[in-house]
Amino acid sequence: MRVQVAIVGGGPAGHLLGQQLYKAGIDAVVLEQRSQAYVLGRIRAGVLEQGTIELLNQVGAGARMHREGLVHGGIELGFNGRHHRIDLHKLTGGKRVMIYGQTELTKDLMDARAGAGLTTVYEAQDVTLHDFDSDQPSVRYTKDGITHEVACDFIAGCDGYHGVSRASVPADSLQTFERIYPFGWLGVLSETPPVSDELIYANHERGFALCSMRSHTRSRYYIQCALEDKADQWSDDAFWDELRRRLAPEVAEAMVTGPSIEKSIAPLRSFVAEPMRFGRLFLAGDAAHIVPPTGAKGLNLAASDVRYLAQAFAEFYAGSEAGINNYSDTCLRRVWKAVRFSWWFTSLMHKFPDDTGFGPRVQAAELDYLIRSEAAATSLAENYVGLPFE
Ligand code: RFL
Ligand code: PHB
Repeated sequence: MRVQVAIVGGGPAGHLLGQQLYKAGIDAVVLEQRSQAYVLGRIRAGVLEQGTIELLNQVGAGARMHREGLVHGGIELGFNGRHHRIDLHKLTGGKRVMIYGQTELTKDLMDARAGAGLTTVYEAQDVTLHDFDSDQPSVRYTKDGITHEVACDFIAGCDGYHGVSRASVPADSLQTFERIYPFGWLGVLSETPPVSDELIYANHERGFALCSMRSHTRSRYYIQCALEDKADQWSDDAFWDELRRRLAPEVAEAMVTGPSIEKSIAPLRSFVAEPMRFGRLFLAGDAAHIVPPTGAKGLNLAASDVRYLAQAFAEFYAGSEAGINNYSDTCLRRVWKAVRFSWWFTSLMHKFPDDTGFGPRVQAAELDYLIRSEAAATSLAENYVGLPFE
């Protein structure tokens, strides 16, 4: 097979890139190592920035999101037994976010891809990348015991943190930056009405809690947990009790609980690999960077990377190499701002096991500053809704 762009990974980054390239008349194949059902079974992000919403509209995959997604103009910060609203809409001159699950977004993109008759190879095993330091790169994979080769002009590495793309780059061509946090998030999905119309991020002496949602009837809640914890050690009752302890009393009382339909633990990590381009290989999304979920930035960064990448490929086929040459620097400027924001918001809202004196007091001072200073609240708001594109 020969295509212009071989996309490794069929998560949100790979699928969003695929749709943009299709709209630009550039042919591509998506190679995904898992089955479609497996990819759609992963419960992950839930908050879309305006730029991500616009991108879905542009590629013609936004209709269901606009019908079913929930538009939010604010978030609540919980601490000291009270909740304070950050008015995102007012503080950012009219911006909002959309609550729409990553699973649904990915499904819409998969449907759009299938509807346009485009090729995705699911369960593509043993993907290997070749000759991306030349202008004739290729990708090989095995499917049903048969090895296939895809010759291409470019490889887009959209295969997440554990993927093969970043791992294929010679170690001395890559610089990595990392921060591991000493806790995880235990997440529960339940078929219960959300406790609040807006998301609640709570700082509590027992640890962080987040009240989120997927719809008016489906809630997504998280609590900070120990890194060693296992999801199946947490009964549903233990989870609900711990969540309620970390919220203001009137919110805890209003909480509707029910059986969990998904329960999992995610570790928290900040990670950036530089640069994001090696010859004809371009990394995008989690393949290049990871942020802790506190700022709801992971999926949105994946979307902004592939927005720049699709534009760069379109420029290349129109005769200019400027876009592909600038891709890494342009992405990394936005990536590092999201890394900074996610690290800051994580540091502000979580209990750090070894810091029982100075840290909590600085957090309390900063939270008090946030609700009293419009400048401080504006900084939170403009980062949360997403910084502008260059
Ligand atoms: P993905 O979604 O990981 O997709 C990569 C795809 O590549 C496939 N793949 C391969 N395919 C072929 N060959 C190989 N060798 C391959 N290796 C991997 C994988 O099967 C997969 O389908 O990366 P992408 O597209 O860059 O999208 C990024 C987002 O998924 C990610 O940033 C967010 O989900 C991060 N994240 C969260 N972000 C939030 O904003 N809020 C959250 O609540 C939130 N929860 C999460 C998360 C990420 C998690 N991970 C990665 C473990 C919870 C978890 C558990
Ligand atoms: C979610 O709904 O899964 C979610 C929302 C906001 C975050 C992280 C996760 O910051």
